[in-house]
Amino acid sequence: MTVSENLFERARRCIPGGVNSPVRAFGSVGMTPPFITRACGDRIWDEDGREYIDYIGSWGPMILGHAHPAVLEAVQKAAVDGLSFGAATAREVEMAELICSVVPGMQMVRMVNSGTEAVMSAIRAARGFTGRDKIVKFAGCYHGHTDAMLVQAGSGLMTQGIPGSAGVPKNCTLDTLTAVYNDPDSVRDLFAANPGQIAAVIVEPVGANMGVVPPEKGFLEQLRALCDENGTLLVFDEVITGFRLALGGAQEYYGIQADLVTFGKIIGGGMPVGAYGGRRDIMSNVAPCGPVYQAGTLSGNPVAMAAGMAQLKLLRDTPRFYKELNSTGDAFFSAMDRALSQAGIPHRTNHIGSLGCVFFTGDRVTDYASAQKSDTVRYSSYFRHMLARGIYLAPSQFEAMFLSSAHTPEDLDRTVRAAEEFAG
Ligand code: KE4
Repeated sequence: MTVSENLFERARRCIPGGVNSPVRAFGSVGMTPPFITRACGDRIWDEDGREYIDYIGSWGPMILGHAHPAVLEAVQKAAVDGLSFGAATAREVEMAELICSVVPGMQMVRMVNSGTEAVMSAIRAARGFTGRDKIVKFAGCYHGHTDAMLVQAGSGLMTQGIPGSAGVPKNCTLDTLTAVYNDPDSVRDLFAANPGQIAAVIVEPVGANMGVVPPEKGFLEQLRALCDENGTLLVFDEVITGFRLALGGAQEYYGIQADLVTFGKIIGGGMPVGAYGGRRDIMSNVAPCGPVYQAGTLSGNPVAMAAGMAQLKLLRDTPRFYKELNSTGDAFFSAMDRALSQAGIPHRTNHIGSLGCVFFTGDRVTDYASAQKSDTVRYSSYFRHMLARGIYLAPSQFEAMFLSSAHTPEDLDRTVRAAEEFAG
């Protein structure tokens, strides 16, 4: 028995599924997950001494690679002054000013502790500001596990949302309507069926939780227009795309201004941080200056702020950071596509910059339904093939690959060659 197998056996006795987040259990690829001991740069090591090139990067945060010296130093310096005060600190002001200075339209921002909390709070702020209850989301988009967002995909089309999880009372999803990603008409129909009732449309500006599904030309622009026509707020869930596609996230990358934006992952530098913010007139309704209540013991935690700020400052101050990372992504995902084409395996490679994935389907993947056509059995064997060669991919077809500035040309080439072997 390997050390990871032994740990997994122990873990399952006292943690649901042996993990603190379901995807880590490697359920859809049917194997024991390696228990990771440490990480540095683009590498991670497991308890049995195996080394991997890491394309998960903690599901997005590690855009500079693991254990970046500047981030570690900032954490160590902050920690010696105490871990948490439950009081206002200068670091929170600096973090808010930093985010507001680089994210388009960000007039006010509130720190929370996860992406889920950011989305839950943004939805409440949108409902409080508009006085409306209904929310539109998109099948295949994931916005964390707050009750209102856990609706059965496709359940809300023209009807009320049906809970997508046990334990979610049906009245928590009654007001959550589901549209089709990249299909503005499905949104238009929901507005027509619910006139004056929709508080917000929430969207991943690049879908990254059904695999990676970029917005088709004009999709985001039409969402903006539909929201404007109906007095509805547009919420960009940038937990993944924020500080990933550009310093100003998807708003900068696509030139679309949302009313509220949610963040997570990269802004914490690897520590538990989320945030939501946007228009001052909306955020000024949030307690204590307004009637929308939201709070958090560890929100704006000084050590987490130090980690997040160290990472964001490097992203802001490194010349050509995004130009280089995004062109590395373009070259890498094109090479992966060519590698898998060699043996004529039906596949589609979707990517935007450093965020991408391979679907095992011959058709274009533009929404949840087309993503679902992917051959998940073939994905599992691809995953196991790559893992055996020291390449650590997402253990599910419906996740993403995340490149970092720490991924070396040699490691990227080695990954492409491993994909060629699979193709061969
Ligand atoms: P967290 O609560 O996990 O910090 O963020 C929730 C969330 C919100 N919005 C988007 C667009 C997200 O992708 C996420 C979380 N992403 C997943 C990866 N697909 C986290 C991995 C996990 O659940 O363990």
